[in-house]
Amino acid sequence: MRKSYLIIVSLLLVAAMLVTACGAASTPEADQSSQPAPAEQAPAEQAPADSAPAESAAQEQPAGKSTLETVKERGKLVCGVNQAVPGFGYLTPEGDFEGFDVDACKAVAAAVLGDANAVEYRALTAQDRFPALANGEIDLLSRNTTWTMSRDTSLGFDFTVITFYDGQGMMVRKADNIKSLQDLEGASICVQTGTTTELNLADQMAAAGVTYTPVVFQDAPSTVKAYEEGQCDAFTTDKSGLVSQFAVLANPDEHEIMDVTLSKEPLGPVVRHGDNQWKDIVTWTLFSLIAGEEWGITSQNIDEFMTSEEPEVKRLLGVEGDLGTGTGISNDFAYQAIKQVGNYGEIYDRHLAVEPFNLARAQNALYTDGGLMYSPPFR
Ligand SMILES: N[C@@H](CCC(=O)N[C@@H](CS)C(=O)NCC(=O)O)C(=O)O
Repeated sequence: MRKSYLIIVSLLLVAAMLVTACGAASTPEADQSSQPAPAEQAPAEQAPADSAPAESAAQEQPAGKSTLETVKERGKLVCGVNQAVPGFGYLTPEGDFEGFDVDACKAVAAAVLGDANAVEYRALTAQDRFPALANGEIDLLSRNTTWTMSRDTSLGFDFTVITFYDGQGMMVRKADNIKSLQDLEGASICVQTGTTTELNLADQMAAAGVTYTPVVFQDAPSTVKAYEEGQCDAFTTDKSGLVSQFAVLANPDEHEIMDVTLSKEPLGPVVRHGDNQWKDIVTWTLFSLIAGEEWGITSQNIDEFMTSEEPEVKRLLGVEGDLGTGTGISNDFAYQAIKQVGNYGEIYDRHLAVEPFNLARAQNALYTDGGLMYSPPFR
């Protein structure tokens, strides 16, 4: 069952690769330096599907085994993350992965294995991430990934919870006095391949009737470097990514993020389609972090809540009921996740509400504070 599913996914990925025209600049072998891919190329939203190494399917997840069984047997969660987006997914000079998306991996490891540190990280570019998930190289993808219909359906994935509501933005040099998309007429724009960013850019510029030249790169450092070196007039990605990349600019004061939003970018962790138990586990672990914030349960005060009289708190923390064991994990999964990693607000504050990002909660506030963060009931 599992094997046939993987074969079908692999075939679909190969088929998608054949029918898309995004090959040349998008192969993993392509130069990863700041040499741009040919600019006249068609934008490649289909890039996620390309270069899937179908022959290596399921190398690390034996056929017939569920993801939960695999993770438990291995004693580690293999999590695909970013290494180049400070605040979200970043590999520190000391060799540690940290960030908002990295903490989602830790929360799942705490919930499933009782240990937030039982994670093996795989740094993935935009382009590498989907083949890695499809192939079973990773159990979970937590890397600023936008939920789109084709990724959810034809690419064979399942999105769990939207952990960060975002939108695409544009960075420009202050000195250029670019205020609207129309001001970008004739501009060259640095963009990363294998992203929603590339296609949104094409859609929005076409709608605005603006002619531009995309200059396409394989990863964030190359894209930012090219922009800083003056190869492009603008740099576009998710606004969270733009805020994050400000942290690595040599002269941040010379740049600004335009007051335009080109798209909706609902970001969140992703799993393979077809393993509902694993999807449930990841989904409800993430919801438990949001519910933790709703109830005011933090990593610091959670033990006091173990004697709470609130029925939902009892069920959430596994004091009563069998919500955890009912999904194949321990009843204290939410307790472990919140205790070891923190509730949603703690995670957000730790990584994003700090210098140099100072990202306001905005849409990512709890629904009770005017935002969109909302956990379904723990019942
Ligand atoms: N959310 C968009 C864009 C995600 C994305 O890959 N953004 C870039 C630009 S910030 C990135 O994370 N690059 C890091 C890298 O691959 O080096 C998507 O899912 O396609």
